[in-house]
Amino acid sequence: MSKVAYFEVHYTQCLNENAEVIGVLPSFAHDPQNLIPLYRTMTLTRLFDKKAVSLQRTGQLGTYASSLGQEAISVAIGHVMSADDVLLTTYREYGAQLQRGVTMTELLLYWGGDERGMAYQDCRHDFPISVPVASQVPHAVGVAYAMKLRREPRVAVCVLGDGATSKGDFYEAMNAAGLWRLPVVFVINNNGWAISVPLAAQTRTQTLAQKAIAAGIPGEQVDGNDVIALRTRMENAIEKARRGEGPCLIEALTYRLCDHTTADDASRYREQAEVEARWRLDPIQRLRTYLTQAGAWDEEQEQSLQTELTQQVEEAVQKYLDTPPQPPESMFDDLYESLPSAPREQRQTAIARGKSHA
Ligand SMILES: Cc1ncc(C[n+]2csc(CCOP(=O)(O)OP(=O)(O)O)c2C)c(N)n1
Repeated sequence: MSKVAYFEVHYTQCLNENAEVIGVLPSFAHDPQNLIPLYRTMTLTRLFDKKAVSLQRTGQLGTYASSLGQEAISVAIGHVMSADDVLLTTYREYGAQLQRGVTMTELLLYWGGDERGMAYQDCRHDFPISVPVASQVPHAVGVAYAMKLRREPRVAVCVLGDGATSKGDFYEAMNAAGLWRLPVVFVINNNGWAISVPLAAQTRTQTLAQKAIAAGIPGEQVDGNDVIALRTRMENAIEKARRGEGPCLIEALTYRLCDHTTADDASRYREQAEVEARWRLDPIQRLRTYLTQAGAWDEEQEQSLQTELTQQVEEAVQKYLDTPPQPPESMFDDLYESLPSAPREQRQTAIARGKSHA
């Protein structure tokens, strides 16, 4: 028997868990000042996230999906995408959305069940958060196909979870993207768990990155808690796609430090020791340690950043709380261009019930 094909999956890490440089830093990271914007967005994402969880706990927000511990992935994505690119993501990538101009108020409206939370005023071509698992993956392929047909130098970036890679939508989309060499970058936020299902009960494959290879797409792994590594590999993938060199799959290895959503209790299926051990890999603390050791950050800067960003979060929350609710029929009117007959009666019922509760 002879070998007819060989494949490799590369792994990138720039800062190890002790914030020490591994190998050569990419050029943008030579000046630590260039890393401060990444640190700011990661910190804002975490402050926003903490506030959103407390709003839910006090009955002021619906079910919410936290991004605690996974901020580096979305922040790196947000920092390298161009305004004209299109983000199609699941529900944990607030860092990318905030960086692209989705407001915190819009995100809160979304989780508060308000349709206006999906009509982003400042990046209208990005897709709303996708809660159905993996449905955004074929959508991203459709978007990238349109970009290619129109010969636009734009890229679709699709973010999905590890569990989403078990779905048929994922495999079908990867196959089409590879076949047509579409300008799309897939990012797997591999946080180890699909609610209570650990990755080992999800697949027998050694890496998720290698799932790209069968589609003729390069697949690679990155330390998902190392924002420098993520930024450099994302930039490489996006630039390649923009040059017409086809799609790429990046598997970012991270960990969910929180419950799956505020409707979950992860202590029922996960050992506390596992979670505690993972806190040592916290992406925000890692970058802060690096910046501090490089002389680019100190306690005073940290305090003033926390004060500034906390105020931004509080203002966004107030705006959300001050937004008058939509009429109940908005859930029909925002979904349909023209209402099919079946939900017409439901719409009327919703209006009548709304009046009786007014
Ligand atoms: C099509 C579909 N099936 C089931 C669900 C219920 N569900 C919500 S999140 C989730 C797990 C997703 O896990 P993963 O893709 O790893 O993303 P994570 O939440 O861990 O970021 C499931 C099964 C859903 N939202 N959509």
